[in-house]
Amino acid sequence: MPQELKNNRLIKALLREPVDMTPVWIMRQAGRYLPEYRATRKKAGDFVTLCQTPELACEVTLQPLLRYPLDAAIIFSDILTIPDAMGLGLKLIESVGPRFERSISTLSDIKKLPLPDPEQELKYVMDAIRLVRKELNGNVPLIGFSGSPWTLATYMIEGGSSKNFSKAKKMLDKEPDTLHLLLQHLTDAVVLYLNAQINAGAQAIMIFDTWGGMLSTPDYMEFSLSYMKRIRDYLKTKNSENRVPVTLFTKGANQWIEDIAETGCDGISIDWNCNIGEVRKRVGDRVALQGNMDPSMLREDEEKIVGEVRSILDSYGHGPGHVFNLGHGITPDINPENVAILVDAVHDLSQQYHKK
Ligand code: 1CP
Repeated sequence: MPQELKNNRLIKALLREPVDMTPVWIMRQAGRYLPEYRATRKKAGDFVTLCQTPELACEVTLQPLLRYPLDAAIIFSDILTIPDAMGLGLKLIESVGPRFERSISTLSDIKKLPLPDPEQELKYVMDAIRLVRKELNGNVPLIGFSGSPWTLATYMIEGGSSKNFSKAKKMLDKEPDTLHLLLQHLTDAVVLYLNAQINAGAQAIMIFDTWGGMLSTPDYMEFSLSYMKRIRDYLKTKNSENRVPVTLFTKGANQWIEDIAETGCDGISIDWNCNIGEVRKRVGDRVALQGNMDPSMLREDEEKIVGEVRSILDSYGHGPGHVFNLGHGITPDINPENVAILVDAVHDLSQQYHKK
């Protein structure tokens, strides 16, 4: 039975339809800056168990929505669920970050990688989505997500987080065909995974290409963007209720925004190293834009935060097609009260840009 969304601002804005005010959500809105998140994570014992227990993943997904009038929920999970489901063994090590027990270095490693069945190895994500949709009861849309093939490949080749991506870049330079095989395999896995998320109830999709900006322009086109386009082409972007808009985020991609728009995505998430009004002029009415406040602005006082919100709204200007967000994830040191200031400021100050 199709369910009408009570607050449909996010979907409308991504489809560039008129809204009464600019929708807002925060990248990593469920996370360590919230004391209630830290409490649930403690209850879970560790991060991977938190992700893999649908009741707890549902609980932390909803936590930021209980505090703030956000216009969307994003399923609590991680981009590294896919490599974990391929057997790499994900662990989150305190103050180090995510690590894999096994990494990928040869063609034979890649050939051995299974293609996870989203309703088997990743069923816990689908169950969490079904649970969150039930709990949300149509209040706001639920965003599903995945990492991009290139960003997932960097973690799989490096064995975890990296500063300079030396192993991944070495494979790109010395064995591009091997890397292409891994990227194609990841593309197949991401398409299955995101389509399963849509079937389970995700109402918008976001693809995080956090490390695409580490590539040169020709390498970005060949090793990252082309695979995101393939994913976009194979997503069934309609669920039982609505169009399911797809948003791409490559951090550090400001010189490539026109190329990203060419993929046919609905929205592009942009970081804070660009002026959103100028980016809007470059893409015209082809796509919606999401962003782009510097996450470190949330360390400032109320006056500065509100001033920055005003300046971003003003830069984007009148009319639909803007989803307010940070240019990257919120950090653990942020005072939760400052998020309330941000969300209220977006809703209050944006109404003047949406009058008929
Ligand atoms: O409790 C903890 O200490 C864990 C910290 C944490 C959290 C809260 C990790 C480990 N992942 C998450 C959740 C998460 N990851 C979400 C939740 C939904 C939300 O509320 O927004 C999302 C969307 C992600 C996506 C993700 N994970 C990305 C892409 C987006 C981005 O921020 O760039 C990446 C690169 C990851 C890998 C990852 N997982 C965790 C960390 C600390 C990292 C980054 C490590 C690195 O810098 O390489």
